[in-house]
Amino acid sequence: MSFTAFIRLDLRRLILLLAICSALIMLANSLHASYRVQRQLLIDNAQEANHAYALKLADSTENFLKSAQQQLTYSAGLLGPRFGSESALQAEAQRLRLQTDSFNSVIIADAQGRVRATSPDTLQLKGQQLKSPGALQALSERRPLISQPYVSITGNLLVFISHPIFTDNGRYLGYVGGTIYLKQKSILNNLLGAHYYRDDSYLYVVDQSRRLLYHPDPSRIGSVVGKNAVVDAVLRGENGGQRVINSRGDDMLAGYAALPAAGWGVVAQRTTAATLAPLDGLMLGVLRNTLPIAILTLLCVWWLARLISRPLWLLAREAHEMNLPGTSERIQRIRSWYFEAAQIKRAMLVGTGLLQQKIGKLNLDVQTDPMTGLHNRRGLALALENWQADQRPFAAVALDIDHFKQINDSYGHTTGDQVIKQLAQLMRGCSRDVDVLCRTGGEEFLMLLPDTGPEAAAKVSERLRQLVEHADMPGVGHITISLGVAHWPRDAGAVAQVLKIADEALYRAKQTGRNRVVVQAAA
Ligand code: GH3
Ligand code: MG
Ligand code: MG
Repeated sequence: MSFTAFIRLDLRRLILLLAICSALIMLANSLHASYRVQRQLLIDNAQEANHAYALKLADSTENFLKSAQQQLTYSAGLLGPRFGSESALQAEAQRLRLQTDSFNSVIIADAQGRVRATSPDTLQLKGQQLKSPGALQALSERRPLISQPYVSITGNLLVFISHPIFTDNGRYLGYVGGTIYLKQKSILNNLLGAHYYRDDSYLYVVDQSRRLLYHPDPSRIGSVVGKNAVVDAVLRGENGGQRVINSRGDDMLAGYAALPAAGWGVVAQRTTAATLAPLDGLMLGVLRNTLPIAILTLLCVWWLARLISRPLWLLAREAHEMNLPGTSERIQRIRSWYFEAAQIKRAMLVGTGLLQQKIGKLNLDVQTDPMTGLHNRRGLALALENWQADQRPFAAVALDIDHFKQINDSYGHTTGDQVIKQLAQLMRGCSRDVDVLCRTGGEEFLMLLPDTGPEAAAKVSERLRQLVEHADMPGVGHITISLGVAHWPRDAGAVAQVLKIADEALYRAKQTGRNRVVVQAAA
């Protein structure tokens, strides 16, 4: 069984199908568009927020480093004239560490790199020559420095911020420096660690050699970051935001900002997956808001589809049986409220009218004898059928022209035909509308008179006989006819039998001299 046979495709279903398909496509399209817009918005927002956050922290850190350097500059100025006083050096080291909390430890060393004072005292370094990278760099370069991170002899990962000490006349005396521990509690750690953690977003800081100075995972501090486009960008001194696959293969939305003073970079980032997690909820919200209108629209479409298809559907149903009676009236009643349906209705009304007319005419032709316009045998059979159904009694009169062969022989066949037509005319003249007049053969006829008894039928027959006898047949003169009368149901139960009996009566009329009426005697 094919699909179309299983579900009948009609106009209403097609309109509905069309509407539902287009509605679904529109819905899917708007959902998809909205999904893309929301997604891009979330990504842009996350990048923007991360960028702003990285900028803010880069700025704070830079300010902190500058203020730390400022303090050392001030201390170096103070220490120049008092470099000989052990106690002054010790007091200044103590003040630097304790007053501002900027440094984890403070060291003052002479021009040979020997430690003159430390804070805290517990470092036990006094008199030792420092060989740490920060100390060596400070000695050799004799300018304000922020060192690369390194592990100190006390085992701390740190950066060393230092400032040279000169006499008034510019002789190099040594340097004052402060350490900031990267893995332990320090002001830098506090600054960066005060990150307002929203779910899984986090922050890290790298130095010029890609070493992590700060990371929420302390075990990673000091390790070197592998291939990472954001780290490359921030170490080139750029600020911005971008989507990146980090060195561990995670898809991240990063914002970054450079710290020009130290050559460091700050990166704030969040996984793309976490950023896009609210998207499903957002889309569900869009769907929830769209659905009621979509359902309402579909209901409207369903109703409209019904309204549009109904006239055509009704017309189509009538088209199926245009030959049946009453079709015109039914078509007339169909409300064709729009142009196409109205035109089709009009055409169908004209069509059924013509068809009914044609069928009527054909039916009549089939039942009529063309020469006389009387019924033929088929018309006769039809009339008998109806009467029998109604149990309507009738008289049957069989009729034959006397010596017709002679008329044909004497005046020709055409004149003979004229006589037959003339006789048909006379028969009509003395019968009622309800009587059925029939030409059963060449010059043989049958008259069926409904609701007529044998005597009345005999009278009618006699009147016709006399009428014919006295009529003037053009070109022939006078003719006579013989008639036989029978009655149903008086003479026989079967109609065919009654007709045969009328024929037999006619035969007797011929036998007994012609030009007469013979009535079948009652049984
Ligand atoms: P009867 O008095 O015994 O009836 O004699 P009849 O000569 O009339 O004999 P019958 O009825 O047997 O003859 C019928 C004749 O009618 C035969 C045929 O030539 C003629 N005939 C039959 N049909 C037609 C017709 O349609 N037109 C004409 N012109 N003649 C017909
Ligand atoms: Mg005959
Ligand atoms: Mg005859």
